[in-house]
Amino acid sequence: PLVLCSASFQGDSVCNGAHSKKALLSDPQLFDAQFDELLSELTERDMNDSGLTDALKRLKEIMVYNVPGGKKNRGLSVIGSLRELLPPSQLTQDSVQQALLIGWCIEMLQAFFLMADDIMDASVTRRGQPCWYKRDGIGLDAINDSLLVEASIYRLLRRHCRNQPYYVHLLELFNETTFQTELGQALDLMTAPPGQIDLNRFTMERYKTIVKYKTAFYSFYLPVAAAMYMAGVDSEEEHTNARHILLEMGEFFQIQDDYLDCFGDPAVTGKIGTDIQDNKCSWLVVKALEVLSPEQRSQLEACYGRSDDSSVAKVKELYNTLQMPTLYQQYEEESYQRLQKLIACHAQNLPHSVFLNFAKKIYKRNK
Ligand code: GPP
Ligand code: MG
Ligand code: MG
Ligand code: MG
Repeated sequence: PLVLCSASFQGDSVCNGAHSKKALLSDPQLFDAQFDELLSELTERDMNDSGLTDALKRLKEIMVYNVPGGKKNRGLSVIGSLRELLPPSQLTQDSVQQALLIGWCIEMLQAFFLMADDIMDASVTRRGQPCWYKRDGIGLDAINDSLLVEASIYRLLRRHCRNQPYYVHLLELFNETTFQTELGQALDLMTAPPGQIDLNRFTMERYKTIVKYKTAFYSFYLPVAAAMYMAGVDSEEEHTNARHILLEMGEFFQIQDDYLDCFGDPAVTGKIGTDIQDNKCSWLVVKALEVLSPEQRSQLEACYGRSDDSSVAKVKELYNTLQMPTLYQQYEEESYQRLQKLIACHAQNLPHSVFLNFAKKIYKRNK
């Protein structure tokens, strides 16, 4: 049996109420505990056609393999933001459960994207295990598997939130965010045509558009906007303010992702980078193009977007010669300062902690 902590309690530790022998659980613990519940709901309880047994067993395997293994920053920030937006007295047990569920729906949206993205990017590992499509006997069937995860989101939302005043906002938000992410993915892919190396394509302007759409909307605006709608904060002005700050954070987050693709430790990030091989418009290549000499540009031209190890090693060597790690650290510091200012100017009547908590989780990360 799960007992909620007092509404103001947050954090990773367990708090034990003196009045109760049952352990009071933190949000991350409540969140993890809810996963099994929604899994059996999706795959056991509400489908009674016995002919579907095999398909539902498959859905369960897909969910277990692909949904819960990440950092869960996105999912947890729904309840985290809701606690900042509502006074504890207004936060009922039901709304906590709904916020956790919406958090899982965001983790499922992410799993859907990643399963498909790994096929498109020809990636090998994800979250420290083989990418789903790489598993024996899965291959391109992973496309349908990713669609099953996406469709499951709307079954859960309908079941748990259908009667809530924010339900239509939430559906529109998930739909719009999915569309935005898919547009971003389209730009990401078409800016990286296999075998067609053209460094002129890689401009900072193009880069910023790609990352805003492919990452920032779903990773940052979506979880906070969902909590805002739950709390009844639905004015266009407040959403525009929040979006402004959160898209900036999202851009920084994807720049980090690009940096870690090349300079991160796969044992820590759980994934092996493929951006150089995939001819991606990564922050590293865009930034390198701003500082390199004509001779270095020809070197880059000769080895970017190629899959042999020696070409990849040459690109990394060039990045090191150009001191990309130092440039990245400078960028990280500047970005952090800019974000603090943005929060101070644009958060307006939204609690600054909504944004500061999120920022704390992502700056100086190494995974
Ligand atoms: C991150 O790009 C963006 C996504 C995972 C969105 C994918 C969107 C789809 C509509 C499929 P990335 O390829 O840099 O991420 P990673 O480094 O985690 O593979
Ligand atoms: Mg990828
Ligand atoms: Mg990708
Ligand atoms: Mg990446």
